[in-house]
Amino acid sequence: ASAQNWQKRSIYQLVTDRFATTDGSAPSCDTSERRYCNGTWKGIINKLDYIQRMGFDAVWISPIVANLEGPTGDGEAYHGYWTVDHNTLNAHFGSESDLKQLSTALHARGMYLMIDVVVNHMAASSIPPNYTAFEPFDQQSDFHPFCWITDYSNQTNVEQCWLGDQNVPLADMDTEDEDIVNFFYSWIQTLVNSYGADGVRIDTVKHVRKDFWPDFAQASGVFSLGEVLDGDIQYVSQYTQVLDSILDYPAFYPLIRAFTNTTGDLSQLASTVEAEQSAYKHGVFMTGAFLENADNPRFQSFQTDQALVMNAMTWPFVGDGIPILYYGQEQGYTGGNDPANREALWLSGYEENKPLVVHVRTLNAARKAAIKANGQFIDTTLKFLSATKSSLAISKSPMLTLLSNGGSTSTPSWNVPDAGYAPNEELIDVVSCMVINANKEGGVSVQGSKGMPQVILPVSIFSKSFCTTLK
Ligand code: ABC
Ligand code: CA
Repeated sequence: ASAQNWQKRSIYQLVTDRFATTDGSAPSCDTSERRYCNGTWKGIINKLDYIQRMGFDAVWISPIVANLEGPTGDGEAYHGYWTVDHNTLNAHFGSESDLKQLSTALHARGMYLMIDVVVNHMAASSIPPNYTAFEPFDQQSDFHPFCWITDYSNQTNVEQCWLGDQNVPLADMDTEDEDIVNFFYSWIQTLVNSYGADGVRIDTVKHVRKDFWPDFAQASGVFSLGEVLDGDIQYVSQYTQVLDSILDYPAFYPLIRAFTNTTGDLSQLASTVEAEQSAYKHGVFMTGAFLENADNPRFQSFQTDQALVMNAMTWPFVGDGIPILYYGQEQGYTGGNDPANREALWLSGYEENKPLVVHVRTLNAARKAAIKANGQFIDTTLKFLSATKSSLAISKSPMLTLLSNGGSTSTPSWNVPDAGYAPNEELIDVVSCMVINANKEGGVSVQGSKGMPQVILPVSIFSKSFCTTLK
């Protein structure tokens, strides 16, 4: 599927090993042990109702190819990022046929599959690596000479030295070598075709020279979402020229800061987004918008006030980017740094009536209603109608989002004269299902309850009765 197709989607990101087991059992899973916990592709198939009922229409699964086996000083390769064989699947997650069945099952529901791919490195358990254990690159000359990445301000060091540590050095592929480059271009084409992937999430993008990427993305034939783990807009913007899109890390950091404390600054989030809108090739459109992922502590490891959580969770769904929800956020998981943030979802019982699950379902429904009502919604540039330290009014017609960071003991209020609705138009806050009216100039003046966010749409596209069925 193309970037345009993906722009209307909403992505559920999961760690295959931690999402669901084949037989639906719920084995114990101590994240600190960093071992395989038995989640599989078949397990995902059996839980697609759970994902789809929240309103997601795309699933991003963790990497699929064969990894380093056995325990290391950094645990086992349950996350999938430690490739040793590009041409074989990771048997812990199932068979070729299982993965194809997952793809078919998603497509039968009109959902997309995004696979996570790693070309930057292969994983070893010693320095120098035992190169003969790698497939198909089994020569030292297939890799950059060993050196650790030590200087993130030196791009050659970032691209040609190694990630990882003494326990699991990540041998850095010689992506300047023509044979290796050609292998990866044909590899990605075959992988996408074999498993019917609709998009690729590309790992460690900033660690490979930029001009490797356009032909790689082209060879994949599908939407490419790159991981450039960096908070700097100018730095990240370069990669918006070589891939369809990037994960929105530059907005992630101010987003966390804005809602982690009642003293956070929402206007910094707004100014970051405005800077991105002018710096990136497609503005913020198509970027992957997220609050959590497998590499960062969960939001609730910092802050558990549910009003702040609800506000922060709202952000990825109401902006210009593609919303991404990291599995477990909807169940209120609180894990801190890797590996604590990779909890087994089966331990939650996949409960669907919890407030955060309801919130996610509501946010997806609101976005879908806006897309349906306004053919231009997806290409309408978000505007901040007001931005202060403690509150935001965000317009993306016909949606008006009101956020604040006063927490659950606060009573926020917003006065938005230029909201752009029709005079006296009947509106609804989809979070509370309360009906309100625009004033005679089409503006909105409301008081929030208990620090909760408001996501406002015209009643004509989101009825009160529909709203209540979501709760
Ligand atoms: C393992 C253990 C961990 C242990 C770690 C040392 O080793 O599990 O407990 O702490 C995989 C696994 C991990 C595993 C690693 C290493 O492999 O998932 O569990 O950690 O063996 C991607 C994936 C990630 C994956 C890999 C490796 C890469 O998303 O899940 O990890 O295939 C760098 C890379 C980035 C990579 C990340 C893990 O490391 O660039 O692609 N993620 C700075 C640098 C970043 C750097 C980051 C973290 O630190 O600039 O390049 O990411 O080291 C902002 C700044 C940023 C700054 C951040 C921290 O602050 O603007 O520049 O990032 O303000
Ligand atoms: Ca590299």
